[in-house]
Amino acid sequence: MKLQLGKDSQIENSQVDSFRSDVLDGLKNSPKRLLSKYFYDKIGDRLFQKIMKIPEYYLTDCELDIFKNKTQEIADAITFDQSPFDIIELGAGDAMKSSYLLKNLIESKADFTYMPIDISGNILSVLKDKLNTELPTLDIVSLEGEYFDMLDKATGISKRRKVVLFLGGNIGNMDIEEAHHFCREVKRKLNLGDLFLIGFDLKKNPHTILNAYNDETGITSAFNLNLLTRINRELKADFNVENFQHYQTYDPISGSCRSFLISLIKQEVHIDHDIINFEENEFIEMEISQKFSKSDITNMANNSGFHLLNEISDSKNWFVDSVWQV
Ligand code: AVJ
Repeated sequence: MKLQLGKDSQIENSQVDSFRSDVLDGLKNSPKRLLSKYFYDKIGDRLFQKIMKIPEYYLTDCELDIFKNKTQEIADAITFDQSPFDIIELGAGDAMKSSYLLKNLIESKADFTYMPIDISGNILSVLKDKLNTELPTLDIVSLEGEYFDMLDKATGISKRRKVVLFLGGNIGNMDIEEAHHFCREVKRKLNLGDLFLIGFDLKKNPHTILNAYNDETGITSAFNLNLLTRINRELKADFNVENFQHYQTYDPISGSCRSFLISLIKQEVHIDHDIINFEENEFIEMEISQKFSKSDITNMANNSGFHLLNEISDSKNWFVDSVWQV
């Protein structure tokens, strides 16, 4: 009898394949690097939830301040022309921030569908449970996968005006060039009049930024090291996390906040049949969390074919949700 693979397991297999090739390519590169989008397995999701509660990690509080206290301003920017629309949220997570906006829109009887996109199916089911209880009349179409694949799917389904949300400072996980490319790609998938609302973490006192990513409790360190554990489990590898140390930097000139894992000894790591050699003190580039000035943001909007319509900041002026239109 032939073994029938279900559609889901085919998707799962191809996800494991690209995880494997991204990890191997990254670790055979010089300098070695891993992609921070892979931080978010079940344990990684939980660690990021913990990070958001670290007092020094101000990003979530700032953007929550915006969504809680300037909800109407955001809603007005979105519903300016009264026509029905679809909200597509990239990296929706548990929709902690956007749920304030969704509630406001439902109360004002706006005609819209909410399409959350996330790479973590696990967090999407948390989101659906939460929104089904909090906002039972909300129309939800959730999409699990990579941003662009799912954005294609979403823009294929949606026949109405589109409002794309990209919150949390997630754009900071790309280097500047990648971010420009990303915004141009989003623009290509949108039509005249559609909106793109992006959250940017602003440049500020370098101590404030570094402290947000260098917590004393070691949660950010665990968040980085967890990717090695995930590689062990999913790709038959034998990383000993004790042999690696988290190192965080912030450069106020470029605005790049970066995390690394340093190999504390010369060592050999096996990933299935592959062998990766580490020198003592050799590092793996793990994550970039780019910070922006207001003019960086205007340039990015203009370079990718958008007009900057509106900028909504938190009370400390540390974070901005920028509203762009095609
Ligand atoms: C989820 C990308 C916004 O870069 O600030 C938090 C992830 N990394 N602490 C960020 C993260 C370390 C976070 N983003």
